Amino acid sequence: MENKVKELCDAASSAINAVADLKALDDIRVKFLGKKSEITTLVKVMNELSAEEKPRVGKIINDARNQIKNLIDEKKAALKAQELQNKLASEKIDVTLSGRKIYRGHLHPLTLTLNRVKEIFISMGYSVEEGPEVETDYFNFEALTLPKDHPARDMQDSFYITEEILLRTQTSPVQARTMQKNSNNAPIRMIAPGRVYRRDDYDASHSPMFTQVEGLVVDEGITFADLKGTLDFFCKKIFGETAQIRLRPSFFPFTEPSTEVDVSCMMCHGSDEHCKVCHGSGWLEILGAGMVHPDVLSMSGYAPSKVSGFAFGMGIERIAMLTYGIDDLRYFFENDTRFLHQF
Ligand code: 2NM
Repeated sequence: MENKVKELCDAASSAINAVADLKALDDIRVKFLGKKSEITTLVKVMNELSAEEKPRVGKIINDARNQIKNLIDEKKAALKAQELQNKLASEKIDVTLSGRKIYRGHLHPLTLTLNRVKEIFISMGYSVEEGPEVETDYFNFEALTLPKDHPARDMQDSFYITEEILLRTQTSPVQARTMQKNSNNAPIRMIAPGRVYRRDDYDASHSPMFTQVEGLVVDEGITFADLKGTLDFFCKKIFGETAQIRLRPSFFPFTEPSTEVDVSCMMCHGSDEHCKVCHGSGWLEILGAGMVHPDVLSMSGYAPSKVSGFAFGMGIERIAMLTYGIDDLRYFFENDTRFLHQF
């Protein structure tokens, strides 16, 4: 009997030593101390022993049971401690690591550029006028002396909604609306910024939607010299005081004479034949302008015998590309935060 108990104790002890998790340890407890365990069987056998033997054998069995139970409890505590250590190690965080940068929102590069353009004209006393992007054929074309059969309408293919309604192809309808709102040849000094729409390709330098700023000045005695001086001042403010302008003859249906305005290249000043911005020419085309055609004035209630005016138009995307050194227009419209974060 004693040998049998000792064997059981040894077997239990080595099983407990070898165990690696709490579930397996519980299986061992059931095997060595449970209702169907050998120790329980030995207790039943004890009933057959004599009255003198019972206490002695009973003590041996009890001691063995306590010994196994203690071993299990110790092992259980060790396994639980180990489990906690593993958990602490695997869930450890390094509080000294620097945090992830949170970017604050900011204005879009086109808005920043448009704001600068607006500020320059506001400083010269211009008002900022706005009008609808969904415009009538009348204000977009007819009021600017382009009747339905006029060949110049092909210059820009338009997005028509109905026969008479379209997405504006320029912001000049805002100038026509302003002239018609006024009376008695009231002087005008205005810019009209906003989105315009044309059936164009979408590539590095074209987009069916872009942002334009057009300007109009009407008063007694306005001359081409006023136009030149204004645009020279504007270019120096937006591109820097060393900027120069150059005028080339051109054609627009609502101005006569008309001119294309180039600004000197602020990247290479014409000195680099491989310049990415001006391609070695030294000049960048940035504006169209001209003296408002007398018919455009009279169409909207102004008397060309009393007043004259100049007008101009520019694309904000192009100005932003030149000032920030961006070589693809599409960046402005695709809202990739890796691009936008840089401004
Ligand atoms: C340009 C070029 C030349 C222009 C003309 C007018 C209006 F309505 F007064 F006649 N607004 N804008 C104009 C003239 C626009 O953009 C390249």
